[in-house]
Amino acid sequence: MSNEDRVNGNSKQKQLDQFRVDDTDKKMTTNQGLKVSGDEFSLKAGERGPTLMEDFHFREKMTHFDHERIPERVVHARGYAAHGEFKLYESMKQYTKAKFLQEPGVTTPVFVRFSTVAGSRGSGELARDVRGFATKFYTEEGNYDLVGNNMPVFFIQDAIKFPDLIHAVKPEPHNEIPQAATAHDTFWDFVANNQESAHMIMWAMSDRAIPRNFRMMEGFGVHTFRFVNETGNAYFVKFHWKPTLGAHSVVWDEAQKLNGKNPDFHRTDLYESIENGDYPEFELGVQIIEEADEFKFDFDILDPTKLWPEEDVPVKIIGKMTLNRNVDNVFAETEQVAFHPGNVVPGIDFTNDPLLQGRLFSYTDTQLIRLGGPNFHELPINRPVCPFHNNQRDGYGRQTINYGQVSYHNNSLAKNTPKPANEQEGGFAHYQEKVDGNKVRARSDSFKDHFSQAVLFCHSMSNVEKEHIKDAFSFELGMVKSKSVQQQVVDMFANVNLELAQNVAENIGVVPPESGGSVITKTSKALSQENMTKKPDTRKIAVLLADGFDGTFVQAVLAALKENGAHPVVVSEKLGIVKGTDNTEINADETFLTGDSVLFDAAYLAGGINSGKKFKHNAEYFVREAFSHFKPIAASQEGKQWMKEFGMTDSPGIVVDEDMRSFTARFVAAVAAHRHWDREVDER
Ligand code: HDD
Repeated sequence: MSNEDRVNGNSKQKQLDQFRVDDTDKKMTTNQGLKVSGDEFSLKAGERGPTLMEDFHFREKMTHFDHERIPERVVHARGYAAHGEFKLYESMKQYTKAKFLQEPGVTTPVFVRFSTVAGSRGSGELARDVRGFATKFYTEEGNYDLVGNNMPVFFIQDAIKFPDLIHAVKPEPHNEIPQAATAHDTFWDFVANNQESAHMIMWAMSDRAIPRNFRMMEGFGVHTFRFVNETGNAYFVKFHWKPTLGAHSVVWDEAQKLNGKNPDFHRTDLYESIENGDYPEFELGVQIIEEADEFKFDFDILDPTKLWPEEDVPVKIIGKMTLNRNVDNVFAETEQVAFHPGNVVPGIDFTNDPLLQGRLFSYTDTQLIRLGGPNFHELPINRPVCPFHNNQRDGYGRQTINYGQVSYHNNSLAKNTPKPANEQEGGFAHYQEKVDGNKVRARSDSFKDHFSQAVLFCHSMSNVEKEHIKDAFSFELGMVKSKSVQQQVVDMFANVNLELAQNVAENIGVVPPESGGSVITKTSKALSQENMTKKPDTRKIAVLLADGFDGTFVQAVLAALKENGAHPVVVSEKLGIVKGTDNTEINADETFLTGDSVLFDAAYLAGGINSGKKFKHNAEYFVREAFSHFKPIAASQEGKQWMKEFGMTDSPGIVVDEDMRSFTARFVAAVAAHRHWDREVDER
């Protein structure tokens, strides 16, 4: 099915079509529609004379150019987005009256923007960072925005600390270093002095902070929201996005190299996957807690530094989102999209989570400066697909032409319209939660346990994930210059895991804490990426080929990889045809210069009888790096001999069988496994 077919009937796409412009084969005009006779030379008084003020074409072109930039997002500046649709599997009528969650099979257009938090718009995408995962559902009752992250908890409990957190994580103000990195003094000083961050820091130091791509990471609404059904009953709800390909990460060394080899690695992956028809899919899950059970947990369910363990509150899968169309213009769509957790529809409401409450102010406020005024809701990407009517008027860039003399309420001249709708007519009625209290600047006692869930997360990791966390702490704190900050942080994390804190302390040369740790032994399988879906689908396999390769064998391997949904990419010394035996000719897509090992999930080293010394040298560099990143490697023919020479045949995830059938089957299984961590254990 083509992109166009898939989105045919998609109400948002139909709306956007009215704004899409194709300039191909058209005459050039000014913005006033006047045809332009020349665009290379300004109007001058004589060929060698000064440019004339009268040159309106020059002035218009230059003025527009001078004003092309808008402020980047204060956080989440680096992002990439796509269109798609959400299809409901199961009615949620019992819990919510939200229309788009009523009828199984109903589809709702969506727009999703993924992002990194700390870096500026041009920063590398493989930073150790949280990833934003913001979804706009264009429902018939108005836009519903689920503005989440790829981690289920947050650094702070109260929005008033957000500016402090962000000031600490951004490049330091006196020298604007480092870009897109948490590995510096102010960030870790913030952590040590705001210990509510402990749980989130464990996530940020884990593999979750360096995802393989946007398609293979989970998403979370983070906060506890409310579902409200037709009869007015409310439920606490948390939202999850589960990628159908599972959640997977790269390793830190790879991430750092990727930022050089292709700083656009994540957006390239998203763009190409959609262009190739490998549409990213995420299932929507909800965790629901009855109102009566609000206080049944050993944590406060309104605390955004806490998750609801999936084993205690199961995730119910209710639908699937498919991203099936790239944007046509990144500025018009991805840059101008304005998300807001306060964009809700009847049936979805807020709780008193103090982080959520503060967010409800910040998002509109930031769009006012970023998008230059109060009419950003009229930008094509932000318009709801249902009509909107009110008495708001004017302001920069207003596009709507509202008829009539009346723009106030109450009125008689327009029969008192537009009129508020009652609940039966679809009017949003805030959930009537009873609140009673003194005005205080305070944190609830129930928010004061900062370590239990950090411990839960730590315990739930596989051994290799724990090693990665230790390495991440050692790297990050190793970059910190203040001994005092380093010491404060290891002392803090002794509360989570004494051994971890001691190891890190030794690695960075501070005093290992002597006591700490926790008596908590609980684990949650759902927290470890090792327990997630593993498939070969869409994996990119580098096929290292030289002239004289075994034509029949290689063709069969490529066919098997493709059959299993993987994407072989031929890497050779030169672009163009590589000649094999049996008159086989295969096109090389990349050279060793453009196709570095970090850009791939796996390698297949075939070589060829005519491989020169240089090919062998490049191939060795390639497979050694892939090996050190725990990637599956298969080898046949010359490749197999070389792997023996390199001493790399007897490790997990290395496939060098003779028999074709078992060779391809084992390689596909090795690719599906993602990484072969046992190699690391062997090495240590
Ligand atoms: Fe935020 C952007 C997610 C806390 C203030 N946030 C932003 C984006 C995402 C999140 C995904 C990018 C949206 C896009 O792609 O355009 N933010 C979160 C999550 C949070 C969170 C999951 C905690 C659970 N944010 C948070 C707080 C505040 C903000 C506590 C302030 C009180 N966030 C903003 C912002 C941004 C933003 C300054 C910058 C650009 C924008 O809003 O549109 O308003």
